[in-house]
Amino acid sequence: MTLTKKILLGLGLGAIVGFILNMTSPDLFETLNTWVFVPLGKIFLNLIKMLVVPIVFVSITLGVAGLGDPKKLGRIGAKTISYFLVTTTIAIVIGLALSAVIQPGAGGGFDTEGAQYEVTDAPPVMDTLLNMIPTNPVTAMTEANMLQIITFSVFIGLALTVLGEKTKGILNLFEQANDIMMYLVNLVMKTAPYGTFGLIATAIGSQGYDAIKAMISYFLVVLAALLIHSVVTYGGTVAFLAKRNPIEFFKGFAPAMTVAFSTSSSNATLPVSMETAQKNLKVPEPISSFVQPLGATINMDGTAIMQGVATFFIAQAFGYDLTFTQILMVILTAVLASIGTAGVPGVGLVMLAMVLQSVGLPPEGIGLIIGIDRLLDMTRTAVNITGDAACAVYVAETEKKHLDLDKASA
Ligand code: DAS
Repeated sequence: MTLTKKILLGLGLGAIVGFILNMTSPDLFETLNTWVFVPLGKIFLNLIKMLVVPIVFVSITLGVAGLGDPKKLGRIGAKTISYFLVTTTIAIVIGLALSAVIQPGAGGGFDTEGAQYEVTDAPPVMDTLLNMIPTNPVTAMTEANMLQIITFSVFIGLALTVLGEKTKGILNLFEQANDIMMYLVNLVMKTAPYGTFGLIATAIGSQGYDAIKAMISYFLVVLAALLIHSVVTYGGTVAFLAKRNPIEFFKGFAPAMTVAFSTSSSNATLPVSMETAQKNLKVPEPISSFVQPLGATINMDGTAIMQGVATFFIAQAFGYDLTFTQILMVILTAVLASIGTAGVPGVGLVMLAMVLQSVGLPPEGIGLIIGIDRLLDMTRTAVNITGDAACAVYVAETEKKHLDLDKASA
């Protein structure tokens, strides 16, 4: 049985066990959750999180050094950032359009009085961009500040490119470190079926059907928008921009999507998403190592979709009518907010508070959807990392002629 099938089996069993325990014996669920589900999930989650910082540092350094030409880094960087901004904008428009048509919050009957949410501010975008430059790279690593680690790695990779033979030994060191990292990812992934079982059993068992029932309209609209965006935007990217078979793309990337689904963290899934893109989707290492870590940090289409739907849902539940200008403001704020926050569980809600405040909507409205957010976080995180992989195959295709030229001239 392939690893993907084993992980899917773990997901399925975990969901069934969690759902049955939630419906029949919550006390037994609590006991099993404490002694079985949470430990299984935590061991797996901590093991892959342990690899994130070293993998990002080593792979981006190698990725940039592997590009071999600073001009190429500029070209790939421009293509990557433009793709991220365009697809995130498309994502939130899909979320807003679907909500305007279906009106998930118009049904009323929501306890808006009881709704409350402690707003924690996301960092202003300008601060985020300025803070990309680490004053202390070691601190950046101990704090797992992904944008600062990426910036420092790009500089090291550039230096290795320019210094060439002089630093060949260091380059070899990074290549050996990367081999170690890839071995460890494979080793840790053997625990994935057990870890995903635990994570899902905890998520479903503690959420249960009640949370879904109350928010079924909101839940289904978000899922529909995520599906439309994945099929149309990513399927279209793969078919028309990367000239590949979309079915093969989604099948090939499935192992990473299942890990993102069970961990709700793009950052934690990064080691697996890069390994899967390089092995199954044949994305050249230099491109995968640049696009995917950057994407895990600043590209969150699934989150943008949730924000589009949640904004309309909360406006409708509180009886607000969104003007066209406000809708444009929501799109701009959501795209910028996704740049400022890392790919960790629940970050979408922090960004949503920022989006709601930008158009004068009550952030307390988040209290209406927070109960079900954990389940939706799983699905939108899987979409977030799939967008990064779609970008990677698109950039790889457009760089092919340059890579072929390099080989020809080598
Ligand atoms: N969990 C976030 C991620 O890792 C997405 C979100 O919170 O919306 O991508």
